[in-house]
Amino acid sequence: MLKTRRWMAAVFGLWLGIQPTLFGLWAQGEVAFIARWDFLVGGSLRSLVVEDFNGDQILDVAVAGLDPTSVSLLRGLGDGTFPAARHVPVGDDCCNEITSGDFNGDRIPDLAVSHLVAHRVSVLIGWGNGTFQVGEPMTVGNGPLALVAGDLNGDSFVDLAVTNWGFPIASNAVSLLWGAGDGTFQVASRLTVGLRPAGILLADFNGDALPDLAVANSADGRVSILLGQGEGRFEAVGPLLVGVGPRGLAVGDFNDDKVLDLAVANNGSDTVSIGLGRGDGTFQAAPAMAVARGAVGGGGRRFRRGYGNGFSRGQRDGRCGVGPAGGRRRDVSDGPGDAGGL
Ligand SMILES: [Ca+2]
Ligand SMILES: [Ca+2]
Ligand SMILES: [Ca+2]
Ligand SMILES: [Ca+2]
Repeated sequence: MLKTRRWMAAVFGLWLGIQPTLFGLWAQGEVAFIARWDFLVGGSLRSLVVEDFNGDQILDVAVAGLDPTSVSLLRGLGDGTFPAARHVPVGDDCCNEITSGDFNGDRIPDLAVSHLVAHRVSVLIGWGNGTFQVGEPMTVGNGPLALVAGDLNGDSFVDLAVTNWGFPIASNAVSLLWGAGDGTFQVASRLTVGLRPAGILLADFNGDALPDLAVANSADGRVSILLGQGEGRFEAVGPLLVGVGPRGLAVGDFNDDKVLDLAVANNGSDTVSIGLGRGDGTFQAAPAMAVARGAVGGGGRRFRRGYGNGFSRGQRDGRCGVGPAGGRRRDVSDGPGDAGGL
């Protein structure tokens, strides 16, 4: 049962584009889902993260895309429900994707969001009560999209890596932003990857305790693997060939060999590709799995349409099955546009 949960957690998280916190708990047997509730939140939901933003030990949700100028916050009540969203104004062209991390070392989760058209990234420092201080946006590469947070250069401060999807001209780079430990960042170097990099994921694929990156290149059907060399340097190894329009990424040990594997949502072919890790940072491609049309779609479609078609069982050899999911619907209205937090 637990192995099945691991499978479902990884793919479900990938499918929804959700950071793994809640689904990780589920995978560990700490959370049991009995029924499905669909939340109608309006807007064009693009990306979300799950953290306890107001310190009440209950997971909340921060969403990019519900409001064109704000990050939206859904406060968890602990019973699986979320009251109306409240909004934190960030500025125009807000926001394409969102990630979380503790950027100033106060053990309170902070947020970073991308502004694709403005070529910028904004950081929101959490106060611990569900409100945030919004910093000056930083100009990064061409058309930033997905972000990931972690200590990429080994100085113990949380850094950011941002895919430059490219707007309006396609790009093939990932921008690295070194954290100073106080909530500020310095735009550092760029890494060359494939065309139109969209999704990005941070993990240690080769077990050397140095962070590695996987980048889904949406225009060339490949996932770039960049192995960390220490001090913020990365070296590319052979890319993983996947389906059409790879977008979302998830990591986990899907075949129970103690080596991390990759799952890749292919937006253009409605498939999920699995790369089985060899332990040296390279991956063996497993046959892609077809899923329902739109189930791995990018942007807002991931959440609104994805609930109807889920993965229902896992297999230990790197394959998985697909089945329908059932449940009931629950509406959540979009909240007032004031500047409050949770
Ligand atoms: Ca913090
Ligand atoms: Ca760092
Ligand atoms: Ca590594
Ligand atoms: Ca494995």
